[in-house]
Amino acid sequence: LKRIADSVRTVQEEKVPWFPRKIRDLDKCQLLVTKYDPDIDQDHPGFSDPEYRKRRCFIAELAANYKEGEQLPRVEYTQEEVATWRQVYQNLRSIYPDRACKQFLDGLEQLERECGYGEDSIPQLRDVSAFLKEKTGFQLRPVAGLLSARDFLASLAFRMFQCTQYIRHASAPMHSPEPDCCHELLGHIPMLADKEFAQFSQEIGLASLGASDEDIERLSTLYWFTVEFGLCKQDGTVKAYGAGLLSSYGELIYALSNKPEYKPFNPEETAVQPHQDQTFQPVYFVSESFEDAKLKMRHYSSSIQRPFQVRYDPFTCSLEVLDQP
Ligand code: HBI
Ligand code: FE
Repeated sequence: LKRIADSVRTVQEEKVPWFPRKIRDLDKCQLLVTKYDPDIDQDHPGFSDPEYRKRRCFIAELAANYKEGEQLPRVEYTQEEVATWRQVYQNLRSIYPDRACKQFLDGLEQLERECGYGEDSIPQLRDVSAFLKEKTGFQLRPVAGLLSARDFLASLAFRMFQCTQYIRHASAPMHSPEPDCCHELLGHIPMLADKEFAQFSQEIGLASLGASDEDIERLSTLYWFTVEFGLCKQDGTVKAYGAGLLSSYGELIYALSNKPEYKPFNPEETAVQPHQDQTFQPVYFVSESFEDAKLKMRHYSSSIQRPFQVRYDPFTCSLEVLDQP
């Protein structure tokens, strides 16, 4: 009987996809998705610009060679790159006060005061990571492009944000088909300086560890409609907290106009909402508050079936994995 029980257990264990248990394991969470790569995608604005593609290769190498615990690489940005940043910064900065949520504005103001944020230079990941570590314990590591959802979400479980370091092509400063440093530094980083949002992000990450492909797909969709394109009510009006909105001039204005459809954030429904990344979203989900979004997400995550439980140990930055009795 024992042998049968053991073999049943082994079969079950084999079904659980590998996941990182300590922060150094994130060196193995680097599976890139080449969907919007400028070397492959003919519609990428940099596809026919060999200089741009060479630059991208150089910055991709920095990320590929990076190992956990090393100093984050610095990039000396060219005048053209800084000019692109300036244009994005000026445009977005002027519309944030009416459209971004309180937590975002608060984070951005702190970054401007304490971390050199401004239109004149592209902030360095090393400085931003040190800033975030003090605020919420989040840290950054460089990544070469769009990561698989599983690897991207897994890093959040360790309060690690995988961050691109290149900038979009100069010919299309208002839009990028893939994440770039404008999206990360302007969209994501101010929110990650908020304690409650940092907790929310880590909890999505923890829920993803060892989850089935179907559950990863649903968590990834939830991430999309919250962390990337989320709206929330604040003082009776709707504000943006999603990084995809806060790094896109056109979509931020559109999302808060009367054109798109709004639905109340409800994880069971949100998790299966179809979405696409080529145009503006036809539908956005609105949370009552961050507190509400966090509680609903927690309830949803606890319904995901896994044959084990995970607990994050902040002293060792590693996971305790407990077998379900
Ligand atoms: N990869 N580098 C990077 N940045 C992201 O923001 C990102 C990603 N991979 C997947 C992803 N975001 C989400 O859309 C979800 O699939 C998790
Ligand atoms: Fe993003």
